[in-house]
Amino acid sequence: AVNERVLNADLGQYEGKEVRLRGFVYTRRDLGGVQFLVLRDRSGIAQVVLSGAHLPLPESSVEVVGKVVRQAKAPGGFEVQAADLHILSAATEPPPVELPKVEWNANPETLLDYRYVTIRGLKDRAALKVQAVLVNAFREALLAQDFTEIFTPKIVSAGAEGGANLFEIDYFGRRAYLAQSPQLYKQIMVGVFERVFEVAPVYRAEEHATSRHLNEYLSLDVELGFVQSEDDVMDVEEQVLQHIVARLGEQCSGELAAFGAALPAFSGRIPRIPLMEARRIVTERYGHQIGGKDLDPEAERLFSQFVKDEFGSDFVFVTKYPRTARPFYAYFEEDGLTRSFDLLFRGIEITSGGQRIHDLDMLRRSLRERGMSEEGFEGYLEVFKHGMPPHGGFAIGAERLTARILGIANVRFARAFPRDRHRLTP
Ligand code: AMO
Repeated sequence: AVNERVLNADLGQYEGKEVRLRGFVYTRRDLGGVQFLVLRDRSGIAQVVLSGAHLPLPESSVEVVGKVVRQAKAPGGFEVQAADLHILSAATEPPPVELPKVEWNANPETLLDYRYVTIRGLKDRAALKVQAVLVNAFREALLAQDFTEIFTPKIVSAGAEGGANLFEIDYFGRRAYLAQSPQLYKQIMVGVFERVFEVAPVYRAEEHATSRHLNEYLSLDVELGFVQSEDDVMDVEEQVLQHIVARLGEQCSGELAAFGAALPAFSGRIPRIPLMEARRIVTERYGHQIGGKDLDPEAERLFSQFVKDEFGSDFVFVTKYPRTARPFYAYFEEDGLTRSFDLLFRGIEITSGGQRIHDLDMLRRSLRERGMSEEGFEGYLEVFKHGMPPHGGFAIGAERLTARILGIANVRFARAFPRDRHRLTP
């Protein structure tokens, strides 16, 4: 009897037995009388040996039936000696690039141009798998703490994060925008469920091309009510991150190994250090002069290094940003600082968050003092007449987190089909 639907990764369990495998032709070699085929399925790759077969083009999908034998030179230490090759769907032309050859070192633009097939490569697939596991762990951690998943509109009437990088769209003759973040809606939903989260794409019309900016990215958003300060919010994020890292350790060891990536180090509680202190350290220790109110990318890198050296942590919360460096909804004190934070991870910002303003007068004052109009925010402002509790939340950029975990230099390779300034296809 043939063992049906065996995965490549499980071959060893079937030594000496007949199995049926299905997958894609990853590589092929014809040595005259004997043919070698490396078959790729969702679990990995396996070597198949045939004789007198006519091998189809790479990426054809096939089914083979054969016997599992030990073979030290084969990936995984076993191969299938197949009597039968059944072509399920023959590729009609060769792939535009040779997957096993290019995926580790080709020109990134070429890889993205042909992404519809290069994405099948083991490396790109590993990155997307890590992201899928990470997102699932994000959900698990929050569901376990009584959070409810929400689904907010991506077509909106006003920008939540400032007007600068909004994509404008024509909504039946009215002006609308693609959502920059679910910020205002996730706050409103606190009045419904108290604790909410969302996993959804958001849109930023960033004109600059950097290795950390996408025009469409996956935002992992959290918001919770009845907080005392931003510390409660950081506590939740810390627990979520620990769960994510634990799950990656359990479920993604092969993917992590493919990138030579080590799981993030925590070493106790993630340090929480005020922005002013971080700026002072970067200037005094490293002689780096920071422009602007925030940390620039070089300062983020240096400060992360400092925290790693001093505290052994790959993460650091930078806290107490000035009002001028935060959006209008950030809860502020009379000293001009907000109850907000960024989370840096291995040198780059992966999260912004904080406590929000829950008092309508304070919210109106915040808009006014920034010269912002209430237009487009009417529905949002209304909810603050209806007992909104003190609340706060955060958002993680999924591609940045994935990229930093795996050491991927450009966030575009942590997204299946990235959108950047020049790229709208595939
Ligand atoms: P912010 O605008 O800082 O905050 O975004 C949160 C996180 O999203 C990621 N991110 C991006 N990733 C890829 N490409 C981009 N263009 C991009 N822009 C941002 C980063 C960043 O830390 N509403 C707040 C969150 C909150 O307070 O809850 C917000 O959107 O990882």
